Amino acid sequence: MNIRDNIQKLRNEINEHNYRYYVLDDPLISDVEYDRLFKKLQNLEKENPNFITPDSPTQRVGAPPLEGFGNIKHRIPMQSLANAMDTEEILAFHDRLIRRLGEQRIIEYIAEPKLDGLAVELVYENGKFVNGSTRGDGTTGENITRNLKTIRAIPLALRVEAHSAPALLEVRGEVFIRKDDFNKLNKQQETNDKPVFANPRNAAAGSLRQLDSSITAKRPLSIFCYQAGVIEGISFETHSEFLKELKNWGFPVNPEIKILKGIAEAITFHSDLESRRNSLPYEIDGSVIKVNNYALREELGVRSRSPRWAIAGKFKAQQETSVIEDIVLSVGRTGAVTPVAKLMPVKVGGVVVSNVTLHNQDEIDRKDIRVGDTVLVQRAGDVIPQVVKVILEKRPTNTQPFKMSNSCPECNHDVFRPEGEVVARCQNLSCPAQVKRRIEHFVSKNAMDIDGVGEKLIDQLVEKKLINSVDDLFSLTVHQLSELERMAEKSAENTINAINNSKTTTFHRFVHALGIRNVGEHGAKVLEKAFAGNIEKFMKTNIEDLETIDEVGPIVAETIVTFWLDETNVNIVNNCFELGVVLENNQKNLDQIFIGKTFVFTGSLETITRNEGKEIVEDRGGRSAGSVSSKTDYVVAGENAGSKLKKAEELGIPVLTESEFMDLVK
Ligand code: I6G
Repeated sequence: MNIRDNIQKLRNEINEHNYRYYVLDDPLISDVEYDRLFKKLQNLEKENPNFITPDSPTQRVGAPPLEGFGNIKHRIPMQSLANAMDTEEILAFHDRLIRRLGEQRIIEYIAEPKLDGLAVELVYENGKFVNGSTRGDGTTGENITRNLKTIRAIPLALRVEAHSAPALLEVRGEVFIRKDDFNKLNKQQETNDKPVFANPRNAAAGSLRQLDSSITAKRPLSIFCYQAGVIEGISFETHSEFLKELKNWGFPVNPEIKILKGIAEAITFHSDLESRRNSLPYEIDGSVIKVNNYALREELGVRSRSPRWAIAGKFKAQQETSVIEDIVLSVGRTGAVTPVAKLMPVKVGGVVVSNVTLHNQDEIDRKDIRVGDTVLVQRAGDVIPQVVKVILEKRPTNTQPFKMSNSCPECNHDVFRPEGEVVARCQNLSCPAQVKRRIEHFVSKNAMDIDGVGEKLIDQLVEKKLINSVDDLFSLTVHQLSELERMAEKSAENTINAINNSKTTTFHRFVHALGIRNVGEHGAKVLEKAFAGNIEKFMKTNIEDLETIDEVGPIVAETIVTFWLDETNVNIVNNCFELGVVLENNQKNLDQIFIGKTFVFTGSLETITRNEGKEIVEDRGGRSAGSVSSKTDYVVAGENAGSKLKKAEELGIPVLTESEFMDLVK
């Protein structure tokens, strides 16, 4: 056998052992034997570097560090799942499906554990792994191909002959770290004087987002795959068939997955999983229950953020006890004064908790929370810690009810709580704490995304009165920064560069950054679309115009108008523009001919994909829905349109061919 064939034979052997180990969980050889084979391949490739190919198992060791990650747009958005907080809400999910389908029937579900990891998408062209990305904002994720390649459980090539592989295959899954791997990793970190990770999820996320993939290669990352994106060249009738093929192709699929007849079996699956939660080798925070049949999924359709045919059943949060050592007041960017309990640090569901918000005085009174109390703590949805209740039997003598002070802990100004409201607010708009929080929000990742301007720097800038409001950021100089503590000339220069680079931004980032109450990231995007990216028009808007926008209600409309009535806000924004902020128009400025119209695309289209159809409609002010109802204005039907076309005809909804639709657009 020649060297090239010998190398290929070794690769096949190693890939097959990977498959037995990661996918079948049934290894044939010991780790030592595996390492020996691997070393043999490495040596052969070293002696014959011209035979190295990117899909060789030796190419998983990482590559030179990157400056930053590029972006990858998902061909189909990576949605999230709606949550059911208890079994009643799982039943309600089923009832919604039955109502939508219009008849009582037993639905076949397929369920699995919901892993607490990071969702990724893997793309294969003609059977070869070509790229992989994070979920990101659902539309666009970060290109983490080099890091994903280091995960041995991810096949670099499908286990099929190249000619029978799908031309395009997108597979979605969750990258995670097993509990025992996590404990080993943290021990290693300790030994090497490196910071330990708070929980397996943080460790997995931190490892996947390394710019240096040789670090990722050393982290014990696992993956289970569970969903398809685009697949070309092969189709499936049910999710269980797809998962079976996924396993054959070489992807690890969770062995806990079960097909369930009817919602009662799904609920039993959920409850059983919850009782076994702590004995599973990885952390989970719930179960995922999905409709198994793809035609039925199609009929049910998707909402803007989540599919209608699936639900994440959440488990009850895990609880621990701790002692309240102090209650302090914290001031937010809108002046809200929030009491925060300082706890004796305690590990809840894998995360050390030492600060817990008590929300407001009413909440403290309702639960009668006092300094010195022993309390039950949980992480709500396993994320935000909260005090569930006081354990009164353990209350020491001489405790006093806690009363929030009437003056701001930061600036001593009056704190006022309007009648009927639960939130008390510091009345001083120049309160340094408010100013700091507003600036922290302005520079944050999803707002102006200014790297290098962190909490510590902002504290100094506000305390030294170098900035009072966000526009002042744009007139800072290298000289001013270099005079600050822990700020060398070079970092001062870098920070000013980062500030300058942030000036070219988009309408939605800038509007989100302003921190208008009730206008978050999504709201800013809605406004960007409604005002076609025109900020001057937005600054002069009125309640009536705002209320015509879908997703803008009377409260949001009023806060926006009130915001612009305040001259200080107008001046700050105008100053930003004078100091060089430019909002790039990423709107396509097309005639908004489809405002108020809802389209449904069905069947296979010839010149555009259904997603492109959706984009065409949305760019022109319309909506695209997944299912036909009385609210549908047009159905665009391609070849082999099925139940949706039938329903449109029953409801008397106009049906367009693809070319009629394209004529409308022209
Ligand atoms: O976020 C998710 C976790 C697990 C999912 C998901 C899942 O299935 C096991 N499935 C879908 C369809 C989506 N998100 C959108």
